[in-house]
Amino acid sequence: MTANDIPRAARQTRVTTSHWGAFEVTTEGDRITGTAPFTGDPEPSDIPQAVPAAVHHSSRVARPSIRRGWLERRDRSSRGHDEFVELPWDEALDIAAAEIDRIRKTHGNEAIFGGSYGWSSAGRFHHAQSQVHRFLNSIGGYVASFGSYSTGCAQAIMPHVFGVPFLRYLYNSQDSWQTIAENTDTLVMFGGINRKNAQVSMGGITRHDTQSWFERFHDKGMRCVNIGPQRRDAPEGCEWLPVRPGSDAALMLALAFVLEQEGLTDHAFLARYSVGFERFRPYLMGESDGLPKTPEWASPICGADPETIRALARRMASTRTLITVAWSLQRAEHGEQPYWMSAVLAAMLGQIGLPGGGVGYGYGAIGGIGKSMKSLRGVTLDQGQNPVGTFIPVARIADMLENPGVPYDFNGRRAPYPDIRLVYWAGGNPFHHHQDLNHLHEAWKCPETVIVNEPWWTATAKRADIVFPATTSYEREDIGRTDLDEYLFNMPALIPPVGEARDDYDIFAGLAERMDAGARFTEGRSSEEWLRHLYEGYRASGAEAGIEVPEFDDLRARNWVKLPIVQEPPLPSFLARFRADPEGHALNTPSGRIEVFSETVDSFGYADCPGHPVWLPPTEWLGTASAQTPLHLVSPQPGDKLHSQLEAALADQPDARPERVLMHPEDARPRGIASGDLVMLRNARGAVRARAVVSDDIRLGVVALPTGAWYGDASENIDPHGNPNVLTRDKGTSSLGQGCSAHTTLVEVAPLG
Ligand SMILES: Nc1nc2c(c(=O)[nH]1)N[C@H]1C(S)=C(S)[C@@H](COP(=O)(O)OP(=O)(O)OC[C@H]3O[C@@H](n4cnc5c(=O)[nH]c(N)nc54)[C@H](O)[C@@H]3O)O[C@H]1N2
Ligand SMILES: Nc1nc2c(c(=O)[nH]1)N[C@H]1C(S)=C(S)[C@@H](COP(=O)(O)OP(=O)(O)OC[C@H]3O[C@@H](n4cnc5c(=O)[nH]c(N)nc54)[C@H](O)[C@@H]3O)O[C@H]1N2
Ligand SMILES: [Mo]
Repeated sequence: MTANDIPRAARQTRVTTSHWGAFEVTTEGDRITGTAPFTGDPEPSDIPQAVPAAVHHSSRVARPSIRRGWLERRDRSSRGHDEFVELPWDEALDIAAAEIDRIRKTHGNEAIFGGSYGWSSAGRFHHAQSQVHRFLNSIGGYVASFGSYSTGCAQAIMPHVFGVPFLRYLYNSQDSWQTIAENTDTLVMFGGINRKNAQVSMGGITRHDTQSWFERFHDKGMRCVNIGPQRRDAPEGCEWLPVRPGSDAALMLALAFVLEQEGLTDHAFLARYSVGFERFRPYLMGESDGLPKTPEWASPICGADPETIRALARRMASTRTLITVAWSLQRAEHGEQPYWMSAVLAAMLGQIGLPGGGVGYGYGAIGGIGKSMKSLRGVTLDQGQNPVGTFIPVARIADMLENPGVPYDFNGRRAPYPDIRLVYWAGGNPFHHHQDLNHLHEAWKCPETVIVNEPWWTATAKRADIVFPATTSYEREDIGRTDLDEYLFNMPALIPPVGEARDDYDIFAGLAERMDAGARFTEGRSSEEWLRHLYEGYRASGAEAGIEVPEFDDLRARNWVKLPIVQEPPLPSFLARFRADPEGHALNTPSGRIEVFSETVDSFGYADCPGHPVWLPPTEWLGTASAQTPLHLVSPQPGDKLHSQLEAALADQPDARPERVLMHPEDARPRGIASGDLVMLRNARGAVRARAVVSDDIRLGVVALPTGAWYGDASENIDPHGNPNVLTRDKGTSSLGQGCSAHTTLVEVAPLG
C-alpha cells in the first residue's frame, strides 16, 4: 500500500513541500487540520501555519464562474464591479474554448497574452505557468513575457557586463556560504542579507540556515555592513549604514573615487580582466562633467558621512571583501546603475574570482543562493514551441494593454506593443504584484476577454470574465525538487479537491480537447502518467551523474529523500575559473572580459542607460521630496508570508489588516502618529490604509510597507488592506532593462482619526 492509498477518514500526517520549504501536514478525513515543522529544518518558517485555514477558506473559488456583464453583453467596463454566474464545468469550458477560438481566428494568436507571471505553487508537474504556456502553444502560441519582477532589470543589464545570463550567475556560479565563511573579512551588503526573504525559494528550500551562517561569520570576526534604509535587512550583529533609497550608485561611485584617488585601485586586474576603465575614469574623476564623485559629492545624495565612506573604501581595499547586492536595488528607476557599478567597484578592488571576494547578487533574497550543488536535469514539463515570437518585458503589462502598436525600447530593440484581445492568467496575481494598481485597473478594461485559473477569489480573479477554480498543491500529487535543494519529495494528494476545483492540467486538457488540440496537449497521458514520465527522465539523469534516485513508487512510499548532491568542497565560481585562465575561460561578452564600458550598451544611445555606470537621480526620491509627498516608500517582501499567498487566512487574524507600515520616530511625532495608530499613505496615484509601527530601525524620511495584502476596489478612495502597489510608480527602470521600479515612490503619511 502506498501513502496515497491509505483510507482518508483516519487522522494522518505526511510531509509536503512548498516555496517556503517542507512541512508536515495533518489531515482528518477531507480536511487539513494542522501543520508542523519538518524535522530536517534547523530554522523552519512559520508561513505554513496559515495553510489549513487558507485551503478551506470561504474565499476559495467553488465552481467555474463567468461574469454576468461579459456573459450577457460582452461588457468590459464593469470588470471588477460585477457579479459572477456559476456554471457547470462542461458549459464553462465550452464558452471559454469558443471564445479563445474566436479570438485566435479573428485576430491571430498574437492577440493572446499568456505571459501569466507569478509564483503559483511548488511542484514540478502542476506548475501553473508551464501548464498555461504548454496549452497556449498547443493552440498556436501567445505573446510571452521576458524576465521577472524579481530581477528583470538585472537580467537585461548584467549579461552585458559579465557575459552570462543573470540567473546562471545567481544559481551555480557564486561563492558558497562556506567559501565566504572561510575567506571573507568584510561583507558589504547593499540592501542587506535578509533572513525573512531566505525563508522562501522557487520550488522549495528545505534547510533554512542563513542565521547559522551569520553566527559563523560573527564568531570569526567578519565585519558585516548592511547598507540601506532598514536595520533589520541584515541579521543581529551586523553594522548598519543607513542610506537613502535609490542612492546606492552614488555611494558606490564615491567608494570607487577613494580607491582611485588613494592609489588603491588594482590596475593590473583591470588591465587583464576588464575593458573600458579608461572610458569610465574621466566620469569618475569629474574630468568629463566637472563633478568629481568624491565622498563629499555623494554624502548629500546618499546620506552617509564622507569619512565613513573613505574608511569603508580603505577597509574594502585592504581586506578580502565581498560586495553583495539585494535584488531590491534594481527594482527601482535606473536600477541598472547600482548593479553595473557594483561590478565595476569589485573589479577595481581586483578581488573578483578570489574565494570570498568580488561581488554577489541575491544572497538571502531567496534561500538556496550560496549552495554548491551538483545539478541534475530537472523534472520539467516541456512547454512546446511558441510560434508567436512576440514578447514584452514582464512589467510592461499595463503599457501593453493600453498602447497597441506603439513602439517602445528594450535592450537595444525597438518594437511595437502587440494588440491584445484576450488575457489568460494562471498562477499569478497581477492585482497584487503590479505597480500603480488603480491604473492597471483601468488598463485591464482594454482586452475583450480575461480568463483566470485561481484557487481563491483574489483581486485578479475578481477582475476576470471567466474564472476556473484551480486545486492547491495539497489537492493533487506532484514531485517537489529544485536545483538549489538536496531534498526530493513526493507531494501526496493530501485531501480531495475543495469544491469543484480541478487541476490546471485538467482545465487545459478540457479546453485543448474542445479546440482540437487535446492529443497535442496531453500526449494521451493522465496526470499520474505524466508524473511517472517526467520522473523517469529525472532518474535517468541521476543515473548518468552516478546519483541513485529512488523509483517512483519507492519515493511515494518514502514521501521524501535526501540526495547526495551537495558539492563538498564547494565548486569554484565561474569567475574563479575566468581569473585562473582568462583566455581559456573567456567571458561571453564582446571583449571576453568584464565590461566596465560596454560598446554594445553605448551603441543603443539611451540617455537613461549610457555606456558605463553613472549616477542618475530618480524621478521620485528624497532628493525630489515635496510638501505633498515628503517620504520615500520602500515596499519589501513580507516576512510572514509569500507575496499574496495564503492572504485569505492571514487577513482574518485579529489586527492583521491593514498591513503595518514602519516609520521613524522623528517622522511620526510631528504627524501625531504613534505605534498602533491607523494611518493613510497617499500620493497622486492613490491612498491606502495601514497601521503604524514607529521604530528607529528605519532611516529618517523613509517608510516601509510590505507587499502581499490584497487589493480592494479602485472606486474606494482608500485601499482598506494596505497594498503598497496602489502607491507605486509604473515605469520601466530604463529603456534598457524596462524592469519594475516599485521602490521609486514618494508618499505622505497622515493619521486616520
Ligand atoms: N511594490 C512592490 N511590488 C512587487 C514587488 C516589490 O518588491 N514591491 N516584488 C515583485 C516580485 S519580485 C514578485 S515575484 C511579485 C510576486 O507576485 P505574484 O507571484 O503574482 O504573487 P503570488 O501571491 O505568489 O501569486 C501567485 C498566485 O497564484 C495562485 N496559485 C497558487 N497555486 C496555484 C495553482 O496551482 N494554480 C493556479 N492557477 N494558481 C495558483 C495563488 O493563489 C496566487 O494568487 O510581486 C512583485 N511586486
Ligand atoms: N518571506 C518572504 N520571502 C521572500 C518573498 C516573500 O514574498 N516573502 N519573495 C521572494 C521574492 S519573489 C523575491 S524577488 C525576493 C526579493 O528579494 P529582495 O529584493 O532582496 O528583497 P526585498 O524584501 O524586496 O528588499 C530587501 C530590502 O531592500 C531594501 N531597499 C529597498 N530599496 C533600497 C535601495 O534603494 N537601496 C538599498 N540599499 N536598499 C533598499 C529595503 O529596506 C528592503 O527591506 O524575496 C523572496 N523572499
Ligand atoms: Mo520575485
